[in-house]
Amino acid sequence: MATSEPRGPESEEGSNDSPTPVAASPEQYIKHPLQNRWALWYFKNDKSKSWTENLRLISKFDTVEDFWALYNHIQKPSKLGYGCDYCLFKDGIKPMWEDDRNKLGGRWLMTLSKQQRHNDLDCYWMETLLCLIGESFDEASEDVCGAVVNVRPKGDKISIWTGNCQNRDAIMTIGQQYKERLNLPVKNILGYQSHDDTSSKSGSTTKNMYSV
Ligand code: MGP
Repeated sequence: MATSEPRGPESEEGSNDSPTPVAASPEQYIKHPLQNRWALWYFKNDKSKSWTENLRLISKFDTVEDFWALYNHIQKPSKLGYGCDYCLFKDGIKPMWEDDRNKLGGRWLMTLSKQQRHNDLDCYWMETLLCLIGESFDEASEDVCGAVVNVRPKGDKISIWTGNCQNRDAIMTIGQQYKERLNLPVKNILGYQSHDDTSSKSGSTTKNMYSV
């Protein structure tokens, strides 16, 4: 004899095994915001154009996810041609001495040997980017304007630009923490030079205002 048990609504729908929808947690769909919005610039050395014309904005980002999407999409510095640069600057600051927020400032400069292009350049640059977007220098991070990598036949350079070369404490904090972060040997001296001195230099070197 057939039973006459009533059938539940799920049986009516014909399925009992589809998962109950669970609301996604915000962690799963909200990107992780950075403290600042950043702009990545690219400089291509075209001798027929002025220095400023050769500088191009690639893209801006203000989340961790958008940073990695951009970072993974573009060439590493070691793959760039000679004379090219990348610059990562806080949104609103142009990567040039003349910008109001750079003109009283200067840079911590790291000069690499030719061999370091293959061994160190890309990882030093990535670590520099992470120091910037992660605001790694405590309150001194406020003084950071941006960072630049120059790919040059004579040896590549990476620098961190800060806004005021008279802010000794902030500059020293940045220099010391940067050197530790890159795990540079103590004997490897980093120098800080004002943009004023760099832009008006006559010889091949600029005097250091500070060193770590
Ligand atoms: P560079 O690209 O910073 O270093 O400056 P590079 O090529 O290693 O040369 P070196 O002089 O340090 O040995 C090269 C040239 O680009 C400078 O001499 C300027 O003519 C020009 N230049 C560089 N920067 C960062 C600026 C800038 O901020 N503003 C202007 N107007 N010109 C710049």
